Amino acid sequence: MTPPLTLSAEVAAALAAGRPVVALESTIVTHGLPAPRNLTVAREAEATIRAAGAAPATVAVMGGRLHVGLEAEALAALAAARDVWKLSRADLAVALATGRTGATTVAATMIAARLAGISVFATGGIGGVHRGAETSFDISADLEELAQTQVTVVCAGAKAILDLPKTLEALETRGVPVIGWRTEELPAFWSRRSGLAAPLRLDDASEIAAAHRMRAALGLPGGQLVCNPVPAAAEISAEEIGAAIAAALREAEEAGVSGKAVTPFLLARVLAATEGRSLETNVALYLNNCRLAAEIAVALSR
Ligand code: PSU
Ligand code: MN
Repeated sequence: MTPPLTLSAEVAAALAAGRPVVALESTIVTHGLPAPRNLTVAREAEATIRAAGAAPATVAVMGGRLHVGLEAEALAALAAARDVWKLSRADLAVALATGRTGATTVAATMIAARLAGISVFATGGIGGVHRGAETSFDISADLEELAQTQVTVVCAGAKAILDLPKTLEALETRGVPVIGWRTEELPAFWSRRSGLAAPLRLDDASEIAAAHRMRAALGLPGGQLVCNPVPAAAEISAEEIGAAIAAALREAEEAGVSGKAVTPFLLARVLAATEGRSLETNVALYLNNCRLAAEIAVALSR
């Protein structure tokens, strides 16, 4: 049995010709950003990648097929759809086998990228170790995926809704290189700084590409996590966002939110509390990550 993979015309042509391709997740479209902005941002992300010389491959499960690269109508349909499943490693096969529609998280997008032969993936923030994980055991499957699937993921760090020191420790345990892009410090999504040192630093996309190849040459499974700080003009300081995060965590606890609902719940509450300002930050860092991912994909294709 072969996986029910469908490539967009653009992605199929780029892969066949050895041209650079960047994968994009779709949970950011269905669960991470509010409609109708989600669709404009998804389109802007694709346009940003094209402008930087690579083909965008937005990943989603639709009608029981794993789409790598969505045609324009399919992207619009996904952005407008209600009650879309949020698919991680655990759900992907069931969703495909039963003909569902679902959006892919970082973990599921990495699996799809690897299947299609795509090495680079841009997202906003990865899932990680949640605060209180010592009792809730809430640790994102994204971390396990980074440990086992050979894709370089560009993000703006992990959100301060998570426990960042524990997230870094979990990545270290799993042997995932966490690379600060032109920074010594781990960026924290909305903020450029976290107060935590980035374990590695690289300043050149060709070095990130070389390290990606070297891991494969060494036979190491797993990807690389490139952490690209939000552009300074769009940043919200840790102090400013802190109050919104604290309130969101309290509300989640009171409402008894658990499992895969936790991350979307917290993101929506922080968005509401900052009156949309965090949305602009989110968009700015996401597009910034798309540009860098395309640069790395171009370097890898040389
Ligand atoms: N972090 C964000 N925005 C997001 C997500 C994470 O800043 O939209 C999404 C990504 O798809 C990520 C997923 O892979 O949430 C992690 O969910 P969980 O914590 O349930 O594994
Ligand atoms: Mn979780």
